[in-house]
Amino acid sequence: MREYRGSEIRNIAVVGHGASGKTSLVDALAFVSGSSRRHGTIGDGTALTDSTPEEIERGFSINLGVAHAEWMDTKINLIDTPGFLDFQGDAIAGLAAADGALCVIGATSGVEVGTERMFQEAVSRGDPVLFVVSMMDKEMADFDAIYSQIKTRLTSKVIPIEVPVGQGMEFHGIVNLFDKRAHVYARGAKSGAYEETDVPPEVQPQFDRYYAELIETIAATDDSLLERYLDGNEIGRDEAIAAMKDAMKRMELFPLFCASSTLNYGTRAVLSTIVELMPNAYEMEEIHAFTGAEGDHTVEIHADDAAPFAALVFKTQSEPHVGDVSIFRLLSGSVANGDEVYNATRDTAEKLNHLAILQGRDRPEVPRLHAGDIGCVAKLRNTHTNDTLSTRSHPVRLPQIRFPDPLVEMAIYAVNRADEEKLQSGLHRLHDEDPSFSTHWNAETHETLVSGMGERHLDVVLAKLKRKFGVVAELRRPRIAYRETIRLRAEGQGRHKKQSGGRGQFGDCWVRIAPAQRGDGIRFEDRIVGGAIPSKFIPAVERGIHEAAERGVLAGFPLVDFQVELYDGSYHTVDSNEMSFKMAGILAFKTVAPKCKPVLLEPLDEVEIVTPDDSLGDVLGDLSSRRAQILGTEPTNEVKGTKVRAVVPQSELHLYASALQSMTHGRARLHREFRGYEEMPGEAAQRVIQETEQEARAD
Ligand SMILES: Nc1nc2c(ncn2[C@@H]2O[C@H](COP(=O)(O)OP(=O)(O)O)[C@@H](O)[C@H]2O)c(=O)[nH]1
Ligand SMILES: [Mg+2]
Repeated sequence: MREYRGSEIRNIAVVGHGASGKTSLVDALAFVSGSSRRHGTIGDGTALTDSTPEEIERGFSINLGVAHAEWMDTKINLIDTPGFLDFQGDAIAGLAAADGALCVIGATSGVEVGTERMFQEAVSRGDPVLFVVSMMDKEMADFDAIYSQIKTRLTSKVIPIEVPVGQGMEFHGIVNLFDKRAHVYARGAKSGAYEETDVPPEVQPQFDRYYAELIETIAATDDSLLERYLDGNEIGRDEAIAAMKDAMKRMELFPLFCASSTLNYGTRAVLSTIVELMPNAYEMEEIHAFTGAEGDHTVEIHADDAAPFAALVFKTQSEPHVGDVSIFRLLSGSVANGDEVYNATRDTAEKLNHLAILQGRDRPEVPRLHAGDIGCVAKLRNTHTNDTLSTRSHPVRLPQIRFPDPLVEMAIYAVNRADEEKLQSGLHRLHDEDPSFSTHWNAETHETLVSGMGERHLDVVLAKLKRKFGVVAELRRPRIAYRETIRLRAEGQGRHKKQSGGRGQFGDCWVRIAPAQRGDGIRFEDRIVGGAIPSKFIPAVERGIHEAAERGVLAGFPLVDFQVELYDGSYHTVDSNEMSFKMAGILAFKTVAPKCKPVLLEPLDEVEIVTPDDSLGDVLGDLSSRRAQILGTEPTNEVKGTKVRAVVPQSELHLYASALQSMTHGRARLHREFRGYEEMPGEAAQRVIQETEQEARAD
């Protein structure tokens, strides 16, 4: 392949709902351009960008994948992204690496949750978006219906550039409104070859209607065009395309195309459109990056071959036998095979051996890449997703991709205990590969937790652990970090005495235990007068009380938020030592705390939910069944819905994100944050106490 400069490069993220036809379209585009030799399919596991075993087995994309198509002297980098919200981390990374989005909508499935989510994401990044109605060959395909759905559900600024000739089984051609010509495909041939004809009479009425709409819409985006149009002048093709491109950049217009990837109809036109209407890599806006590993000064980064090299790693994929493959976008400068570069994020030098571009799983090597392009290298020493590669002489850190907060959390256990270490290192590698997945150790419940975007996301983590790291692991419902506290004050004695034979042990103390404020922990006061306990033994008493409190009195959870007064005691000149007084502290706590009306505390989260109004009743009803305390509701523009704030016990929130998505058909947003501890109501507390007793007996 020849070298391409930024002006000859388009970086396009292909986004949309799951199963809308993105991966098939990327494959068809690469094939029809001649850049990929084979027309792959999802069915037989040969699609270019669905190449991992997890993807082939499940039949949908999990990782972003990169392919390219050389077309009209241009290199189009196509970033195929996963559609399911569980894997939206990669879709967001794909958008971050691209300059424009191709939003795919299935001709029979229409606008779906993932379509809305990804369209909003692209628009919020300021990326031009081009819609493609895919699968036009499918029975019941309805172009006009999809057009009006986009209008009502996504944007009123959508405008068709193409009209299909026939639909479903009858789909055999496409009229282009700019060219006023039809491409008519030979039935049965899947090469993408077509015959160019005049507008067929059966689509003439539709053509006239859409053509008028198109020209009027384009004219309206530019005053001088509008004036000429109103004066009755014809607007030429090139003019119209230039105005359209500008309007797309301002997000004032979103063109609509149609295609069938299976039949390879319409794919050439999509390629040409990407070249003509999408911004080239030099057109990207300048980026502000931080200087150096530590520096907080910013420098402007331009897509300029002459500027110092800077690239953002937007994806790391670990592959068996190969190791980690880092996929990056060059934002400025150029880079050659074998160059020594510098990872300013981690302060490590890296060498770019076997510099390559991507065609799905294939990674053909290239001698050099220019600003704006996308490339990859394997086996970097210490480089992860979101790191910046630059140079020692001009070290910079580029703005990082903001991955969504994880929504579901589970505990993870290695089925074979001997695999514990492999499990931990595997989990960390998977996080480096996919920052929307994370893992941490909960010291209070003694569990390793994993969190991700959904249950499907965590299932894939299990599959990857097994395949890549040879660890069979299982997910469990995480333990809740309950605590205990007390409601009353009481006092009593702890006396430890062992004085038979040899050197004895003696410690004796009197304590008062009383409730404290929530969040106070344990407050210890020394009220000993007259040396009833020598001061050197007093810290030992305190340690004993802490140790005993850690084990609780009701159900073995740490007892917190109380104060202890140590007010009396006695000692023995020979037999007393620290150990004896620690024991006395433990005994004192065990005697007194049960008399203080111990209760269970449970952790609560504050949740913020944005839900469409038609699901509000269900959401509130469900919250009340989860013992939620509603803090407030207010209307919001986001998804034309209501924002609900509530405080909900963590024990009631297990997999809540999934439940919420199914209640709202995937249209809600959720944010949750730890709020604090509160006393648990009697009945619920009794259940927890019984459960822990049963568990203890089972162990
Ligand atoms: N009939 C027909 N089926 C298609 C077409 N494109 C994709 N499909 C099928 O639709 C399903 C989802 O396609 P896929 O490319 O995986 O969608 P993605 O999840 O958006 O990447 C697969 O079974 C494809 O074979 C098309 O143009 N025509
Ligand atoms: Mg896919």
